[in-house]
Amino acid sequence: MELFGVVVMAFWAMLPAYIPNNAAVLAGGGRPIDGGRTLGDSRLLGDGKTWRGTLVGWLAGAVLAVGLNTLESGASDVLGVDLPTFPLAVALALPLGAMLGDIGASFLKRRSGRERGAPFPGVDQLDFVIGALSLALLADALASLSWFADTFTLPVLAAVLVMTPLLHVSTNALAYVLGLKDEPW
Ligand code: CTP
Ligand code: MG
Ligand code: K
Repeated sequence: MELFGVVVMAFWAMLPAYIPNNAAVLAGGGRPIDGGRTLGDSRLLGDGKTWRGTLVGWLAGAVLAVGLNTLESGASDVLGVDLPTFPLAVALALPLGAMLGDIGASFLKRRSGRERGAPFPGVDQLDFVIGALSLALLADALASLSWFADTFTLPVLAAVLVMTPLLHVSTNALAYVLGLKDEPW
């Protein structure tokens, strides 16, 4: 597959994992997942990880995946790339994994003395990718699909790892400029 196809595949397949964080930023607020609990001197997760943000983020990603399924054949024709559809298990796993990866990173941030909102370069940009890919791989294995290996070929995986940090940095900077996010990362 040529570079254009690889990049388009990577973007399409990861869209259900990209949207949750942004939806969570818009929906966030309300009860924190950790209920205010601490571990040692720091919060378990902090006020930046809420039930509402997590559930809305998960749902937004899953709904997007189902929506993309209806557009797949048209988009494949227009772009000249054989895009994948998202089996239900994958449509649920990608956004949930993205949210769990982000929550896991907050746990690590608090353990390493970083306050809510503090940057954690590298981790901030890839936590949700690792979470999404891991849970999608697990769902794929449990449901005996061959979706993961067919979609995330090595070149596509490489494109995801290069492209996601760039997209993450620019999207968050834009959200900050628009006043939607408290920090530009
Ligand atoms: N958010 C949420 N629930 C989540 C993830 C995010 O409610 N599971 C909302 C919160 O309002 C959060 C905002 O989205 O403040 C930005 O997300 P993020 O940058 O991940 O959180 P931070 O506030 O930076 O907190 P942390 O330092 O723990 O990452
Ligand atoms: Mg943050
Ligand atoms: K984060």
